[in-house]
Amino acid sequence: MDIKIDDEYFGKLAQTVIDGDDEECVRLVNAGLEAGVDPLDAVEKGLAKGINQVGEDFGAGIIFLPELAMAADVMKQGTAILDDRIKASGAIRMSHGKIVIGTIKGDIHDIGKSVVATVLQANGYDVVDIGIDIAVDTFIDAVKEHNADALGMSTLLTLPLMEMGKVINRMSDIGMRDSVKVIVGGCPVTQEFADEIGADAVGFDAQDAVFKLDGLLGINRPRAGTAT
Ligand code: B1M
Repeated sequence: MDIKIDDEYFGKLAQTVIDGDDEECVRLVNAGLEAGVDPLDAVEKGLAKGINQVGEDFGAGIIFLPELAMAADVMKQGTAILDDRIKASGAIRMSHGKIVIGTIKGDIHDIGKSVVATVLQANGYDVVDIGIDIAVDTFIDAVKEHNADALGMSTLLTLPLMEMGKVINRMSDIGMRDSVKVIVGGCPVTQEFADEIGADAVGFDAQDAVFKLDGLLGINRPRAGTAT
């Protein structure tokens, strides 16, 4: 069946996440890829819209944890297929720098962090994704071990937010802060919070993370809508 990539397509993709319908999600993702959908658009205009709706319904007490977990599982199945395409789109590799990225201690959300990691990789960064629920010392050790140029920390939860500040303080204490840039992100992270804890930048979505990291590491690249 031919698929047209339009708002209706993205709406249907979002709906599969809301309905917890993994088979339809995988079918629509594959059909969209065949029809030439931009994989990042499929994530951000489709799947992410669905999971955001689910998040709002969860917050409002309309649905409960099992439905939330089911929707997240559908989202993960869809993003796993799209991740491969996003990575392949950055196949011509030149390294702009190395970044260690993870979700902070106390938080097990990994979808957004993984999308950011994939998009950074597709845009020429060496990305070391160290996972979720990462303790202060584990971040520090990974930065040392991989000799990273930057550290990225993600969270979707308000409660453990200050873990980010603890990592930055530890970096200062051991004399690492000046040589490693720090970018933070996730829905509760504001510019004010990033300034307060002494991060170098906040990324508001995956493309913004690329833009901000480019700025921090002095990478110039043509951008959509800018003269080259
Ligand atoms: Co949870 N959850 N969840 N959850 N969950 C939220 C975050 C919540 C807002 C839902 C709500 O109540 N409305 C709420 C947090 C409230 C708060 O603290 N303010 C919440 C809660 C409360 C919880 C639990 C505590 C529920 C419970 O157990 N009672 C629990 C957490 C346990 C823990 O971590 N210790 C929990 C669990 C889960 C699931 C496991 C069921 C599942 C996660 C599955 C997984 O990740 N494997 C889940 C989900 C799916 C969500 C929502 C619905 C969606 C998150 C998501 O994947 N979004 C979420 C509500 C929401 O955000 N709308 C919610 C899609 C993703 C592409 O976007 O992650 O925002 P996002 O990432 C974006 C940007 O934020 C940014 O770029 C990404 C790509 O565009 N970004 C960065 C993210 N990190 C970045 C880093 C950067 C730069 C940009 O630089 C380093």
